[in-house]
Amino acid sequence: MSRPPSKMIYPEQSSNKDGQRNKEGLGELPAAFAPLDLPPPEEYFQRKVALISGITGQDGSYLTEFLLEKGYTVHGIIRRSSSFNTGRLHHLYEDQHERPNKFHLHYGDLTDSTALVFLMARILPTEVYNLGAQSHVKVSFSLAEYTADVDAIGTLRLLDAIRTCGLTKHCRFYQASTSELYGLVQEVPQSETTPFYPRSPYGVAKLYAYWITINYREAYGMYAVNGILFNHESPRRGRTFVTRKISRAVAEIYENKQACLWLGNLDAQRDWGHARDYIEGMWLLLQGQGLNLDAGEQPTDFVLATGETHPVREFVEKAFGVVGIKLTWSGSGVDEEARDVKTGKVVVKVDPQYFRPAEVDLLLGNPAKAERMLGWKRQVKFDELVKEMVEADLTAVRNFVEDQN
Ligand code: NDP
Ligand code: GDR
Repeated sequence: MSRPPSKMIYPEQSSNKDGQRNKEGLGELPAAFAPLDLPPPEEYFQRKVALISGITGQDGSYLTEFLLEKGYTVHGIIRRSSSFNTGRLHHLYEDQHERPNKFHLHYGDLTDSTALVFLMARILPTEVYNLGAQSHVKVSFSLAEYTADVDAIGTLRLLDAIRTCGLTKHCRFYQASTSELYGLVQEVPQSETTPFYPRSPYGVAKLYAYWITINYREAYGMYAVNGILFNHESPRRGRTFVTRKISRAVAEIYENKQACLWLGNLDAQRDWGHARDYIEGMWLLLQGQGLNLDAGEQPTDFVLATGETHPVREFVEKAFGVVGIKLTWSGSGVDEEARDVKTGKVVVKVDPQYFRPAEVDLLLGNPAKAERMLGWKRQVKFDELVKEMVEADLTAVRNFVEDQN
C-alpha cells in the first residue's frame, strides 16, 4: 500500500495557514460553526425558555401547562401531519390572550437535524425536554428502524443541535428515559442501579438515548439528565395504550355503544402513576434539587415511579367497577374471558394479535432516590387514576367527543 503524501492533512492534525499544527490539534473553525452571539450568562439565565420535543403528546401537553404556569416561555416542535395532531394543546392556544407571546409551535422533526439546529439557534432555550418519540412498544416491532431513527438518533440530533449552537453550558437537557429499559427485569424493584435488559426495538432505541445523554454530560460537561419514568397515564393517554383502551371501552360498553373489549396479555404488571405527577418530577430534575453544582457535583439520573405494581386484569376490574359492573373471570390463556355478573354478557376477551413478540412481564419502580433528593412523591393513587380516566371517558362518550389521541 502506498504511503499518503506527506502534505496530507488529517482532521486531527489541522494546521494554520502556514502548515503548523496549533496547540490543541484543532484548526480554526470554519465561519459556519462560529459560536452564536449569546447574551452574557447573567442575562441569558434570567430568561426561562423551554423547548419541548413531543409537545403534542400526553406528557408534552401537561408539561406545557406546568411551565406556562411557572412563567416560562414555551416553544414546541410539532410534526407536519395531514390530520390534526394538536388536539391536546387546543385549550392552550385559546388561552393565548392571557399570556401573549409565551407559547409558540414550530414545525420540526427529530429526524431532521437542520430544522433542529435552526430552531435551537433561533429559540436559545434554557431548558430542553426531549419527549418526542415513537413511543408505542408493540408498534416498535413493526417499525423497528424508524423507532431507532427517532428515539435513538433523534436524541443524538437534539444534543448535537445544542452543541452546534454553542449552548452546552447554556441549556439543560431532559431525556425521557423509560422503565422499558429494565425489560426482562434483573431485580425487583428496579432502581437507578438495576442493570438494563430491554425487550423491544423501542427499549433498545431508548437505551442508546439513555447512554448518549450520559456521554454528552461526561464529555462536554452538559447538564443532561435521564428521567427513568415508569408508566404514567391520564385521560390524555393515547387510546392504543392499555389503560386508555380499557377506560374508553368501559365507557362505551356502559353506554351500550360497544359490546366487548379485546385485550392481549392480562397478566402483565405495571407500575402505573398519573402523568401530571411525573411532569413535576421532570422539571425538578432540571432544577438541580439536592445537588451542589457550585461544589462540582454532577447532575444524575432518577427513577420516577409509584412503588406499586398491578396486573392489567386488575386495571380492567377496577375500571368496570367505576361504572358499577362486577366481573367474573373464566377460562385461561387465549380463552380467558370476563362476564358482567348481572347480565351474564361477555365483556372482555383475549385477542392474540395484541401479544408482543417479547413481553415485559413485571415492572415495579423504586422511587427512593427521587423522594430523598428531589422531594418528589406521586400524589395520585392507583384507584383515583382509574376513576379519573373512566369518568373522563364517560363524559366524552356521552357528549360524542371523539378525541384523536
Ligand atoms: P406520546 O406518544 O403521547 O407522545 C409522543 C410525542 O412525540 C408526540 O408529540 C409525537 O408527535 C412526538 N413525535 C413522534 N415522532 C416524532 C418525530 N419523528 N419528531 C418529533 N416528534 C415526534 O408519548 P408520551 O407523552 O406518553 O411520552 C413522552 C415521552 O416519554 C416519550 O419519549 C416516551 O417514550 C417517554 N416515556 C413515556 C412514558 C409513559 O408512561 N407515558 C414512560 C416513560 C417514558 P405526534 O403527536 O405528531 O405523533
Ligand atoms: P407499555 O404500555 O408497553 O408498558 O409502554 P402499554 O399500555 O402499551 O402496555 C402495557 C401492558 O399491557 C399489555 N396489554 C396491552 N397493551 C396494549 N397496548 N393493548 C392491549 O390491548 C393490551 N393488552 C394487554 C401489554 O402487553 C403490556 O404488557 C408504555 C409506553 O408509554 C412507553 O412509551 C413507555 O416507555 C412505557 O409505558 C413505560
